[in-house]
Amino acid sequence: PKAIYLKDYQAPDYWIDQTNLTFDLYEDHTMVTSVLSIYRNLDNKSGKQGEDNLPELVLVGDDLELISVEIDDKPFSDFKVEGGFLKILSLKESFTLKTVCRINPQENTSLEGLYKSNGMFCTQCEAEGFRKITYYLDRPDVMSRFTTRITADKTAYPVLLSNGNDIERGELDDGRHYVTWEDPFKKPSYLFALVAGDLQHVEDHFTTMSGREVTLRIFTEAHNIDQCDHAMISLKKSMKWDEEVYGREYDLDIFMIVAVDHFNMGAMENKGLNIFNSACVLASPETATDARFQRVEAIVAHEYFHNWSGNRVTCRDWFQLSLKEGFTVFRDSEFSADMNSRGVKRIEDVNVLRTAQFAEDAGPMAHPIRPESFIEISNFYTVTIYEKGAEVVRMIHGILGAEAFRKGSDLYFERHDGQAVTCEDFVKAMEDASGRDLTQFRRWYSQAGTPVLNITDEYNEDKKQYKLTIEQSCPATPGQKEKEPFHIPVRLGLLDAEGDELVLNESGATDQVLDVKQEKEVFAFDNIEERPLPSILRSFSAPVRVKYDYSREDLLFLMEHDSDHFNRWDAGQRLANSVIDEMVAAFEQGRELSVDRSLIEAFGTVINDESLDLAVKAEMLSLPSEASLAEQAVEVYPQFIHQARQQVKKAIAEAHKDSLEALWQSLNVHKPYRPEAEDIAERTLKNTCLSYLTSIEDKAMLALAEQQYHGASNMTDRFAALVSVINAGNHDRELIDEVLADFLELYHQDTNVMDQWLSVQAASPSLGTLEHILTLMQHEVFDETSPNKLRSVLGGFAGNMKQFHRTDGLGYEFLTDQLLDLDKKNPQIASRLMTPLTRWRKFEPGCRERMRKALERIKATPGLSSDVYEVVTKSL
Ligand code: B3K
Ligand code: ZN
Repeated sequence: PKAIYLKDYQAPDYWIDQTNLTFDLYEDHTMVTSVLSIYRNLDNKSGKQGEDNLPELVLVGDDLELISVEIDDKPFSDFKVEGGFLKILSLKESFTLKTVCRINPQENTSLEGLYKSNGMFCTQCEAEGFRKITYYLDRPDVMSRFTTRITADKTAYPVLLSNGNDIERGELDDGRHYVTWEDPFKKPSYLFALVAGDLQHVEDHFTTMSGREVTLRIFTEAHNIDQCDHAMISLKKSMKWDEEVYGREYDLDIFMIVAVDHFNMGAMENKGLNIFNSACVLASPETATDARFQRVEAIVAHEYFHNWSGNRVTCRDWFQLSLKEGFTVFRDSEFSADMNSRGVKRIEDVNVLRTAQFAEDAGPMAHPIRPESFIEISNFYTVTIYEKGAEVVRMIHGILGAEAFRKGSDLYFERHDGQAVTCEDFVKAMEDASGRDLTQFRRWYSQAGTPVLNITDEYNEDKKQYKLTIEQSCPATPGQKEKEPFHIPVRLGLLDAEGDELVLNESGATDQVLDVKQEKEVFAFDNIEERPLPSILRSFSAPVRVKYDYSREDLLFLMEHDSDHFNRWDAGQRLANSVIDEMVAAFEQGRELSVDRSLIEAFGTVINDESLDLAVKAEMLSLPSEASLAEQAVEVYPQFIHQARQQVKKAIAEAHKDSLEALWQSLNVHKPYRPEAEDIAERTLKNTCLSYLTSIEDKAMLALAEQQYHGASNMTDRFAALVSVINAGNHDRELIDEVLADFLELYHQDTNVMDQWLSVQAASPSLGTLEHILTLMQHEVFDETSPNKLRSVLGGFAGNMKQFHRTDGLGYEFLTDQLLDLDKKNPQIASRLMTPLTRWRKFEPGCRERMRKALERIKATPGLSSDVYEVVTKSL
């Protein structure tokens, strides 16, 4: 496998004006007939003129059996098929190319291209899956109008779907039928979709801002039809929000979503026909937790928003992926903030960024949000492209202000409608509309790594002046040793000894954004009567690490007084982090260390603070996850991190048992389930209390969990109780088995609920032993062809600090065996499951060496996919 480079980008030699496809679907094969109107890209003329010098047409295809080729309706044989390319010479400036290919969707285990899931046909073409369907210019800058005719057996596949509007349908011989779809909008091949199956649908309507009526349909297998309501409500909210906030109107007469069980990612924004992992669309109070309800809402919105940010305006090449993904994640995140609790959403987003993205930025796969090269594009659907990309757009929003940002997005959509463009075009539109200079800001697109702000301060009593010195640096990342300084917006507040906000400037503001641009900058504040405490990077105004020497007293003070909810929460996280870190260091030296009382008391204050918003309270009571503790550690000691965190949790629970129990009681009321922010906050807080209480080895507390489990009227409460019983550990193994069996009995028919049943076991420090993982993989609810099942069991296990990192290295060996086996069937999933191993350099020497060995074994395996090859070679 070879790398390709952004600097080598060249426009294609030919364009495709019209793409007419016919799919004849059969049980043992599919025939794909493609008729393409091709014409030469005259901008690409290399100087030589005349018909003789026409460039070769090179179409790409993967695993296709080419049956016939015609040009302008005549059989044609002057072509070569070489290494996945169909090459045609001696052409004209424009012509019609017809190819017929035979493919085998029923044997396609990669879940890219056309494949089968539970007996239905479906597609996934982004990024480069269309080449598994037919020979094509499978690159996003080639935009074409598509019509799609599908023929299939009418009984087995009564529903035949593709992009656009259906323009014709009818009966054929032998019990077959056909439907023809026409998509009036030009699109790249990665947005093509086809679905055929025995599906039911729910239907609704939306009237757009200009008064057009759009039909909305969500398709599922019959047994899931009662789980579509929430997605439909979410879709309508998204359509409305995009009109109100961005002025974007939907453009076809119909919008369809299809739920499929076998899907590599969350969902896909195919024009007018979004295809979803069923776990990201189905939800009912009985089967889905609050987290799932919110994920469904967010992903439905995300895919819908792509209709403008991605489809109408698309990417020129895959190096520009963040153009659509970063922007669309920013859009869906703001949507979720508007629909639910803005504060909670920000904390959730930052948690993901800090644990997963910071870790990626610090590891061997680090890349800028606009990468310069890649071997396999599938490896670049990353938290960096998506979440850091969204943070970069968020910073532009912050620097320009909401109004100018909206002018910028209007200009971007207007200027580039129907085009395939670059990140540069986006930034340029923002600059042109606002008059702001984003020259230095552009470095966020080209430089990888997480910038670090080293901040010191001094107070001059005589001058009544407070000075803040900010030094920025950015660690080296692969291929980028030296970095230029970034433009970093740092939102700041200053607190006086009473915890009140100080006025920072003439305009009377208590909150100011410092535009940090140099390597070292000093900001001075006058008329400051006493030494203040800084609240730095409020609402996480930039994706950076802040190093400021807060004492534990400072953090306690911020936890209590900061008016910025995010920083108030963050102070608690910092405090917990420093306490746990100190314990880990002690364990490592063979010492025991008891939990710092100040942390225990601070959490007590939060538990008992009746003025706190419930959602904020729940967030503030959540200890940093093991993964985030690992990310922040200099060297990772997985066993000690697990042990220290457990000890802290238990100490807090024991100290505040009565208050926690009272709080749990007060919230344990039955009311009809609503997935609304206030109700979610109540349930989250209640279940946080339960989780603390069951960390005490006390039968009475386990009884509360058992009571909640059996009495629950929704999945959120039932599942939380199940998790609490399991995480209480082995002191009541009988109860664990009983509850797991009951849960299995109740929900074994719902594959998405079974994913959770599997993952909670795989991720459990006490249950998720290697032996148990093997049992789960033999269980009848497991399915080795389902990415969701693999993620639940193998992903759950790889996140299990205690069991995965066992000291004999068998956890790593097991994952290695699994992913090598999987690589032959589904390289994308195999490559993703390797992520935990790629972090090997950060671990303590024993783990490090064992993880390295596992990677060496992968690397030495012949016949690796380009996906796994790229990750393993870059990691070692
Ligand atoms: N664009 C798709 C992701 C496609 C994954 C390709 N391997 C989902 C999304 O971001 O909306
Ligand atoms: Zn997306």
